[in-house]
Amino acid sequence: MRLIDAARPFPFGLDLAHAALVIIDMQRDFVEPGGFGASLGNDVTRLQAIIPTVRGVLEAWRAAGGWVVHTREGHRPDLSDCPSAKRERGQPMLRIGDLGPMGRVLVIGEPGHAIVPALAPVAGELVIDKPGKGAFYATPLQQALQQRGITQLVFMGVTTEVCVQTTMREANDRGYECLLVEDGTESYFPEFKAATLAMITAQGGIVGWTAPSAALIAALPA
Ligand code: C5J
Repeated sequence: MRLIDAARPFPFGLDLAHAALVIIDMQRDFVEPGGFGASLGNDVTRLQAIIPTVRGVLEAWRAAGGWVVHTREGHRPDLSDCPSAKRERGQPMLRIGDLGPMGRVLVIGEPGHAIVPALAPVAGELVIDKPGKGAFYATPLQQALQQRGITQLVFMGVTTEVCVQTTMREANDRGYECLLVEDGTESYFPEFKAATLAMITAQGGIVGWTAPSAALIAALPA
């Protein structure tokens, strides 16, 4: 057990053997121009900026022998797992399933659905394809974590207040100890990121902990 003193709202005891690093939706569709995030009118450069930090934590976690889970939001090519309420909402430039510069938007197997090359999964890491915002909904994630005896989840990825926060809340309700890396997550809306970090740690860590990436890396075995 290694203590992360800088964690909020109080120190977090990291048990690497029973922890998984969960990287949420670092896909081209969210962080590159021409994808789903941009089609909703968002500035994707904010999200691109965290890639080096996420990579730094990922490399340190791998070097320490930690296990990694990557998630990807997306839908089957026939969109049978995409509720019409999700596809039809709003007035995006491109809807889920439409053909854009990176293939069909948010469709499994298309170029835009891929995780950015700098953070690509390696052998032995789990990749969870999810049709919703939360990574536990309609996926085998819970079963995979239980099979490995995982009790702690360390989160990074995008976007903070949507898929990251939803997954943290799902995990919290399932009994996992959750920590969000403060500079390893980002939102298209800085005020939503700040509010999410505050919400997670308020009321004695009602959803979990947050910590800076440097403090997490310092707590990993060399
Ligand atoms: C969104 C996500 N924002 N990965 N997805 O639609 O947060």
